[in-house]
Amino acid sequence: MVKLVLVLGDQLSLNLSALAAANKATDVVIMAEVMDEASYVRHHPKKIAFIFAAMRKFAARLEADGWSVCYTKLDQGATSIVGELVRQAEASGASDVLATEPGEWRLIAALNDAPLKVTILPDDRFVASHARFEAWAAGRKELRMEWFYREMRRETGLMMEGDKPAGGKWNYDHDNRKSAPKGVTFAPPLRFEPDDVVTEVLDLVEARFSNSFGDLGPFWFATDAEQAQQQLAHWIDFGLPTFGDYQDAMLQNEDFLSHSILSFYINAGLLDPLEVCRAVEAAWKDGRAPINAAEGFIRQIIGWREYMRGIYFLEGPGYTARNDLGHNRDLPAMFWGGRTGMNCISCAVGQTQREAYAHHIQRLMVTGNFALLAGIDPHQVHEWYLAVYADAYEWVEAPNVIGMSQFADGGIVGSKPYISSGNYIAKMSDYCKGCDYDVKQKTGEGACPFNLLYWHFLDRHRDRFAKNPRMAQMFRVWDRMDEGKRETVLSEAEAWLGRMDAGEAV
Ligand code: FAD
Ligand code: DLZ
Ligand code: SF4
Repeated sequence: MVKLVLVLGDQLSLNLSALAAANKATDVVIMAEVMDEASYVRHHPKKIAFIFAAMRKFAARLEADGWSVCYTKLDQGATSIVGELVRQAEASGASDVLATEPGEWRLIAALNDAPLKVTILPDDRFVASHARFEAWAAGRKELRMEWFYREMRRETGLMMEGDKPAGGKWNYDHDNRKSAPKGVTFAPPLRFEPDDVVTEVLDLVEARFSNSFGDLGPFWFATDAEQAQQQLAHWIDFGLPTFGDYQDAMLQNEDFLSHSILSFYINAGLLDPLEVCRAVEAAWKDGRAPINAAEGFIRQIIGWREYMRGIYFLEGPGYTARNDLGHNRDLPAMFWGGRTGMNCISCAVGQTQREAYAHHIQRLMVTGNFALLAGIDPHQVHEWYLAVYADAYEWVEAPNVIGMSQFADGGIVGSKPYISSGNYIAKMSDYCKGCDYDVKQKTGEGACPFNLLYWHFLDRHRDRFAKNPRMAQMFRVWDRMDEGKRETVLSEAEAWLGRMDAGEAV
């Protein structure tokens, strides 16, 4: 009996569980560009172009390997994945579907409700299965990434010497917090010239999605496994050696610094996360990268990435609706490129608009920090991140945004909110030099909004956080402040937020 084998746009891996379970001689692979997936949030045009181009090339690769593939292009008018499966089932007489578990609850529910016999297999392109993560989480009061990470190090053997971490320390995070000194140079990621497949997709995306936020061109992403491998090798040579040092740095004329720009490729399935980690470990063993760089990178993949996925599936479909701090302000126009005098926001959003990319600290400590301090509705924040980044799928985006960045899950991912005044941004970046505001100014005309909003946040969430041992010191500083000054800070913060809400270019 012929089976249909579903391969989604972020499942472009030859070792996919659905492919492994299928019969190449008789079964038919179904891949489809569908409007529902392309529009459930208003994805950045570069993200759509990347996924469609990579899907088309992967389909060709499967065919070259001997698979029968039914590929539907967007112009053929397909609306949904399930609709397409039903149509293909009717055409071929098949009634059974093999699928690898999608990375979003929304799509899992759709497959489970489909009028077909769908077998959903585990997505085993991760180190920890759902059962493994659940076993780790069971009975713990706090789900801290660091403890999970150590178990993943032991299980993978990455950077281990017997049962001990290489170099004697599990975590070199302390050595990963340098700002970028003057004169340091960075090698940008490899840029790939659009070939015929990519050019055809770019024309389609230009015609259908050009009203969405984000620049389609210049388009330079890798779109197949070979190109993604080239970017990995290039980054190991030129980026990894300084990755650890400048992981948290931000510069207004450097979009990428030492970051790997591999998340698009890993999340879509073009690169295997463990193979990437093994290549990094090998570079460290050969003396081509220092320990803080290699450990720092491997921690991001087998620590944070695996942990975030574990949280998403542990917490269930309601996670993206969490709003534990009761924030309800609308996302301001500056997130969509509207004019703002805040240079840090303008740089992070501008780069996002150009590249569908911002690195971790820009996402966490600039846009995320601002949204949290300003009390923006976390669901709107979540939808923004899901739309604008080319690496964003709900399983990884939601725990980063709802959990780590907005504390909307009430502290499952973080033990305290990631908030800071303008000082942190001034220390880690050169943004403040080109800003309309003055980071040193705490109140009055031109005071940095982060400085006002930081105290405003603490004041309005005193009941929630004053007893948190990691925040008590900040409340003491606030309480020791002259009462008149506190009132000024709060009323200036209110007035500034009022102007933002009224649509002024603050
Ligand atoms: P590098 O800095 O080179 O890091 C190496 C790799 O580690 C990344 O490629 C990625 O695979 C992994 N990684 C690092 N941090 C994380 C993390 N916190 N969670 C999961 N993986 C991580 N990452 C996504 O892949 N998709 C998202 O939608 C996403 N949304 C985010 C939203 C917010 C608010 C924050 C704070 C972080 C988010 N991240 C997300 C994590 C991180 O910002 C990106 O993985 C990283 O910026 C990708 O760029 P890179 O490949 O150059 O990463
Ligand atoms: C993100 C995305 C987009 C834009 N388009 C498609 C598509 O047309 N067809 C497809 O199979 N997948 C697409 N994807 C990826 C899916 O949205 C992704 O598989 C789910 O969100 C689960 O992670
Ligand atoms: Fe951002 Fe404040 Fe610095 Fe301006 S002064 S760039 S708003 S931190």
